[in-house]
Amino acid sequence: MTERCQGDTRPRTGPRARTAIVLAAAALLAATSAAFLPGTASAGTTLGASAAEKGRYFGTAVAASRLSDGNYTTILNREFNSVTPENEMKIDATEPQQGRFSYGAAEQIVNHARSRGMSVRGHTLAWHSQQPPWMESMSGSALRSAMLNHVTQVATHFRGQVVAWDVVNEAFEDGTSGARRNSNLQRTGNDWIEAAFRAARAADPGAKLCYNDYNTDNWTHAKTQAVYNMVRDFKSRGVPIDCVGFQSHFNNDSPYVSNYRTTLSSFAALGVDVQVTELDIQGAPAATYRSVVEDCLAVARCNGVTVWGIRDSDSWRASQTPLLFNSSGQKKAAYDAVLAALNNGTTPTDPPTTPPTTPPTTPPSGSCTATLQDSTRWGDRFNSQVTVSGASNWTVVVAVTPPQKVSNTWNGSPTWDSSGNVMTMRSNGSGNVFGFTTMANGTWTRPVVRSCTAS
Ligand code: G2I
Repeated sequence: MTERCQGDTRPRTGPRARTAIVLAAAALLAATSAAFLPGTASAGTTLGASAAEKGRYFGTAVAASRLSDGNYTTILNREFNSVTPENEMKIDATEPQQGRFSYGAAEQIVNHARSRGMSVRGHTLAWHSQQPPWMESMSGSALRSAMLNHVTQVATHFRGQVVAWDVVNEAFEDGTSGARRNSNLQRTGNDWIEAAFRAARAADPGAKLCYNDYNTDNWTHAKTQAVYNMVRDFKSRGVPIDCVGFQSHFNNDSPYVSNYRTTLSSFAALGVDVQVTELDIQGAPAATYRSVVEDCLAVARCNGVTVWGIRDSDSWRASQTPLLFNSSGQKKAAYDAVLAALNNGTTPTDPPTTPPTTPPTTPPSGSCTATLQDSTRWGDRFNSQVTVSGASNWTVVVAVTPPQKVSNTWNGSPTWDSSGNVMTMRSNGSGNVFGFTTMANGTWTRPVVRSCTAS
């Protein structure tokens, strides 16, 4: 079955020509469909592509100061489809003087990412650390107002560009107390965290709002349980929280533990997404990296993994060589383990896995042909793959149906129209098959290929 693409103003073809197109499209579909079953021949060759085929992202922390390093950006652009500004969205960077906001370095990262189809995690709106001096010296209701204004201003500024915000970072004590960390923000009143989440929701209703912390990986630890109880309480009272970030800075004093998967799934069972937000592991043991990725893939609501830097030399603790690339930018054994885990990983089966029932569309248009096929479907999103024939330099226009939103792409360079619903994908040297993830937002209509043009 073929469909005429919207916006196709060429003269209609006669019945014989239409039949030829139908047959050609059917042959193409038959020839290609077996190649695109998730986890088989379509297994990705980069972290981002492989994660995207599992409906996840694979991200990294990025420092704006390194974007001029060609070795760094080559790896970034090739491997990752999500970025987190390492320091550039923190309070001291974005509001260095009270009421005077500074977004230059953050925007540099956001623009670099979004122009290449990578999504952005925002880090972080409210934190006891890296406060500018004016905020460090504040207290009481003045500090509360200043914190809420900061959340509102920054989340508003980046509205629509950040898929998930670490609204509040590291608000709990280490050790066995399970208490809140004693900070100037905590001393404004125990409700400061929920107030921050409410302000963030009002400022950017489309962003996922996360609580983010470290040493919350071991399910039996008091800190993990304390955060769990807070999230459960927030969910029961309607405080707008969507996700929990697990920093997962593993080292010899705070190692990966086998109940990590239990931690992720237990939080997910509260009705929030979970994300591995700052992964690094002392010595980068391949088996541990593999376990972390397998644990995320085993939990349907684990959206993705972010490593805290690209090369060992980019790490905040470089001497522990905790990352996936060595200081020369070469792949380490841990890289291979992560890629293998992403490619072999199971696809979540809950909730529905039923593919959409309508047939794929094969609109002939322009000077090439783009065939869209359904791929994996999850409870909240689905993947599509588009195969282009007839051109190696191509431009394909795809439309999704509002309120759907494209959250991830791979093997192409996308731009969007002002509505955010029409994506123009251009070839980027990665071949003739590109893919994307669509957040359904309750609408499961198949995306439509509008045109394919050779350039
Ligand atoms: O400490 C590791 C991470 C723990 N979770 C929250 C993250 O935000 C945190 O990231 C690190 C950055 O990787 C470091 O790059 O946060 C540190 C500060 O808390 C960052 O270090 C700072 C240095 O302390 C500053 O002296 C420096 O000016 O980096 C700044 C920019 O290079």
